Amino acid sequence: MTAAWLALGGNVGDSRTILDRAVTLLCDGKEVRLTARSSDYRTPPWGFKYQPPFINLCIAVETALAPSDLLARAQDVELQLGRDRAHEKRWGPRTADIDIIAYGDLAVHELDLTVPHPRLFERAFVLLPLAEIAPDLVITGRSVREAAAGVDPAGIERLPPRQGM
Ligand code: A4P
Ligand code: MG
Repeated sequence: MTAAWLALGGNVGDSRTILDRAVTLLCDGKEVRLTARSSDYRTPPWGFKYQPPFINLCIAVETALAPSDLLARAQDVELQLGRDRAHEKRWGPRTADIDIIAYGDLAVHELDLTVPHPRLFERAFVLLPLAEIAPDLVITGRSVREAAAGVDPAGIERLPPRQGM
């Protein structure tokens, strides 16, 4: 089993419910075991600004899947949750987006997969939830805690757990 960290986000539909479902579908307790989950965060849209705020969160898992199989599984979950890649624009609205942030300390440079995630350090919506569950993690020589302390948290709101969750 290898430790991996994933970031989830969405801004179409009931995002908190959809992302909860994404975590459940992704983590079957066998090939992918959930070890930590951040709070949900409401975050201003990054990249393409004219869209609703996102809900973002990060999870830590232990997985028996190779990186490419973990990506395939994540994309399968995105599809099950109604993601329609054919009709979306880059950095635009989506029901559920699942990114692999880091996989052990492995570096992957394939056509369809780059790990660690190349835009990780630009994104407060990834770093703040990640720092909540993995402050001591070091990715490509950079501490998650320090990276999170260095990004602009403007407009990002950590949400309390929902009733009954
Ligand atoms: N891919 C390569 N490396 C990875 C990786 N480490 N994890 C490939 C996951 N996928 C990876 O994905 C495009 C392709 O990236 C995949 O087919 C996979 O083979 P995509 O999800 O359609 O990504 P994208 O939108 O083109 O670009 P990117 O940079 O991954 O953006 P996001 O994060 O998916 O952008 N604002 C806020 N506040 N919160 C958000 O969650 N999300 C987006 C969407 C824009 N703005 C946002 C948020
Ligand atoms: Mg993505």
